[in-house]
Amino acid sequence: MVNFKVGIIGAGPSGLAMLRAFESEQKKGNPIPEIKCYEKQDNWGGMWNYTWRTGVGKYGEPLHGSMYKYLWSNGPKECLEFADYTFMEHFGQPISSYPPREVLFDYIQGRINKSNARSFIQFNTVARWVEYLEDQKQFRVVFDNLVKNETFEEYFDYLVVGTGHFSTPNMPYFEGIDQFPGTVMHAHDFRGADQFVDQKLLLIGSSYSAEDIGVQCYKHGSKSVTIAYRTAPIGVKWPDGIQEKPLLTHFEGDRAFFSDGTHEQFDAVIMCTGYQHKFPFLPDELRLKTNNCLYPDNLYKGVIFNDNERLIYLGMQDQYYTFNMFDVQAWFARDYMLGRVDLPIKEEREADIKKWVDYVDSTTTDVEHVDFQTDYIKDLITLTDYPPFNLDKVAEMFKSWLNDKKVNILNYRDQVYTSVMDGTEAVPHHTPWIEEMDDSLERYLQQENIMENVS
Ligand code: FAD
Ligand code: NA7
Repeated sequence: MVNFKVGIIGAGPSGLAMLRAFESEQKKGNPIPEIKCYEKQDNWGGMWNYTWRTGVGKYGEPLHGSMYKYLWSNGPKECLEFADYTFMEHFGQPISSYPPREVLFDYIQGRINKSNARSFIQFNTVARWVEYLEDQKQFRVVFDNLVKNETFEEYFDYLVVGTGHFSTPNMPYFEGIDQFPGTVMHAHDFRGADQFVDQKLLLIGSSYSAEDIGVQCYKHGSKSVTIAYRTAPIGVKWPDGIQEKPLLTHFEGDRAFFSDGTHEQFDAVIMCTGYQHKFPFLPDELRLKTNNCLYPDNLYKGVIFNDNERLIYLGMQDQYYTFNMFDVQAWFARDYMLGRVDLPIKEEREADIKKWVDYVDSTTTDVEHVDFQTDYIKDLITLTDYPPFNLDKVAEMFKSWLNDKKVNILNYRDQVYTSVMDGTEAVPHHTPWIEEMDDSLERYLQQENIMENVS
């Protein structure tokens, strides 16, 4: 064992990537530091660990999960595939390109179950406060064991923050909303379309949540869906029953008034207005302060906090790439902690960060954004021994996905793609997505008869 200690906060895909990165090193026979991971929920998987709860968890903690019933992957699985653990390896035969949540959760678990990662994780334990002790160059972290209702502290030489950033709602105010008689909620608390059957829905926001919740509610029988945009409409070809409108100015009773002069009655309002990066356990000087963007400022290589190089953030970017990007970040972070990466002085790191921030600022279209994140990963992966994969092909898939959605928002999930990791061609799901009302693992794998492979 090398003589330092690493603390990881969060056992979602990012925290698990960090554990897996160290495990792969250990498997090569190389020494690794002492590692401890703390997760406030009772299981791993982060967002993919679905909960029916809203508001607070069993122990009164603000609830992390924003996922809902009937959530199917919103991008091709071939774009998020782990390079060291393919879907083929997990399921033993080809599956479709857009699996539901439970299937992706099973896949995430499959890789980590093969390791002893669980023994590094303390569940039901929340990070409460972090302090950096300059003289001993260590973090003092205060945790609460939620089950025992006990507080304790630990000391770490490096601290990895993998707590995600799609949990704390951004909840704007609109005049008159306080008198709206129907349901008003944020997407964070949306747990499925069932409760909105036969209702007239107003969704505020025009990004992934509005698009997907809108389409889900349409599919499951809402009377109508209106999406109100602030900057730009989603702009796909909507079916009858879904429409986009410019932002509302105010409510009067159950009626919303839009800036184009029209008004309409609604039964429910869902704020699809995004999330805040929130780190209540970090003091001001260690806290990443950013909006949801592709290159948060002050993170060298998108990972190392520039004001304290022993503090590492994973997965803090807005995401086209997810699981394999977290992996590349974790592999880089591991090599950095193991002393294999020469860290430039702060000013040079700042210049590198500025280069990427300027680059992302020069992009405007979705396609440019995909290219940006692809270039970011290309840069990072060269600094690691993460298995290389054809990132240009993945970028192409993302661009086809963007186009598929424009062509038909109701059937883009029926399209199939080919893995760049092992060449496996996906097969269409046995039922068109718009007709498939059951998102369970059992139902999904029914026809493929591959239940015996799941974890
Ligand atoms: P998270 O998954 O959010 O995990 C963070 C973990 O940290 C959680 O387990 C949490 O409990 C824990 N934690 C937080 N605070 C503390 C604390 N103080 N102490 C201890 N533990 C703590 N991505 C895709 O690739 N495809 C999709 O289809 C997709 N759909 C999505 C749909 C929704 C509604 C949302 C919100 C996100 C979606 N994403 C999707 C993106 C998703 O966020 C990532 O796939 C991934 O889950 C991010 O992993 P993470 O580990 O960085 O964060
Ligand atoms: P995003 O992608 O951060 O988008 C937030 C949206 O909310 C975006 O369209 C914003 O409009 C809109 N917004 C924010 N504040 C307001 C106000 N005050 N009024 C109107 N509209 C507003 O969050 P999502 O929840 O869609 O997606 C997050 C993740 O969840 C994503 O990775 C998915 O995989 C699931 P803007 O364009 O800034 O004008």
